[in-house]
Amino acid sequence: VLGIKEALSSKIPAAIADVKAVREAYGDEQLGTCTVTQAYGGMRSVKAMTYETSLLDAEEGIRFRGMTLPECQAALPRAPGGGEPLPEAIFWLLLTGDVPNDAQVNALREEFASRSKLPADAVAVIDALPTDMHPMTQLNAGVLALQPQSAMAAAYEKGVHKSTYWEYCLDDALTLLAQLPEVAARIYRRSFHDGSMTPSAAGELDMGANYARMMGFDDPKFDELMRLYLTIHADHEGGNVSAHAVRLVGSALSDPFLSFSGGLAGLAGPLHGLANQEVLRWLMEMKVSLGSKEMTKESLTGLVWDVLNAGKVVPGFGHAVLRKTDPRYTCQREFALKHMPDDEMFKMVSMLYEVVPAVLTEQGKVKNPFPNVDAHSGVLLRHYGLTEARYYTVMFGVSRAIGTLASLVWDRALGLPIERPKSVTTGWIKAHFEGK
Ligand code: NMX
Ligand code: MLT
Repeated sequence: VLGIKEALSSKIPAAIADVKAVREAYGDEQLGTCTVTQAYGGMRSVKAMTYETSLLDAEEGIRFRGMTLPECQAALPRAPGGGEPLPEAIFWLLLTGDVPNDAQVNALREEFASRSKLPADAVAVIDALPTDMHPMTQLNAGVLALQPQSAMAAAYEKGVHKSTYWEYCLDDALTLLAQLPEVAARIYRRSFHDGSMTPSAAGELDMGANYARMMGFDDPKFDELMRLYLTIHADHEGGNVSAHAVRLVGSALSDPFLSFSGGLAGLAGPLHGLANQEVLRWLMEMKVSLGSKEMTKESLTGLVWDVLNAGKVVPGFGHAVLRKTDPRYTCQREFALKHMPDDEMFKMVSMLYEVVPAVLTEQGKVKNPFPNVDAHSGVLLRHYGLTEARYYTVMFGVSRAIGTLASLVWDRALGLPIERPKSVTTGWIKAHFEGK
């Protein structure tokens, strides 16, 4: 069976030729223009990047290599008896553009297993961190502690030819993906339990089930949830904060460990990945303030207005690019309807789905009043006993590694240069447009 490196390697020459042809044919065409508003406004809608692994449509949501999430769920290899894609299959798809077969996914699982042992120094760094340090900070420290293994940094120091950078980048991506679940599980066990941990069964179990087991969960339904979770958070085209940070840092030829660390720092922000933690905190607060009162649309509407009137954002709602309900929310809702329709917190999430868009629309500021991926993930995890909301963004990070590292390998394969957009001052804008 063709391994993942060979499967990728066979695609690179044609992709390089494709990009060259596109640049020759259309290099001087306008992809879009940037207004002063866009320059001040987070560059929203400015088409100024290429990113091969996934593409977002504002109405329809994300596609991985052209496939919607339901199409991925239907077509990709699953665990025996399972209904969700295996995380290894998502990585294969994002990296190579092809749907893998079972043999390829098994071979990749073996490849990860062979790289999965954490270096003792990295374990020592993680074990030295204060257990009350935010889990995302611990994860980032853990990723940096893995960095001395970087094949890419070593190869650059040796002076290898630039056409081979992608091979070292892939090498590092595989190592990082192989070790990240154990780093993340270790953080969970240290921060919220006694630090003891079920040893990794990488190779025997898929990434989702193994991560679940190391965290201390042993329930086939939770394994399925993990596979769904690792699938839907993996990639969201190139401009989101975490993916763009990985691309940006990597463009300086910083190795994949350093690049992914940059992405994690962005994911830890409350407007991005930390929103999943904020959603659960908010749901719990609402539960407390409702007390023994019946939960109704009217009572929830009042609590949503309280958030807005306090000058805060409603976590889990809105999106910079999407303009409809996030299909990642819908996938999770379907999972909940199938496996936990009577869960009390799921009922609250469902009622918020009916209430929040109307309130946000009435307030009249947001461009998208609908829920995003983070509005739902916490209640699913909580249902199976993973109640520590401060940990949730770490799981998002483990998943986001799958997409951003696949993309980073392509950045090096296509020889993308260092990113360096031009900035101007407000004074420059005034001088430039005065009298025009
Ligand atoms: N609650 C209250 N106000 C909001 C919300 C919300 N959920 N979403 C947007 N707004 C406000 C926004 O702060 C801005 O206000 P102002 O003009 O005073 O600065 C105004 O509405 C217009 O913002 P938009 O253009 O609609 O949204 P933008 O692209 O700037 O931001 C988010 C996108 C996702 C940052 C924003 O919707 C938000 O803060 N949502 C809540 C946090 C969240 O769920 N983040 C997770 C996103 C998904 N992820 O995982 O990364
Ligand atoms: C993501 O998954 O990265 C978020 O939905 C944010 C985004 O796409 O901007």
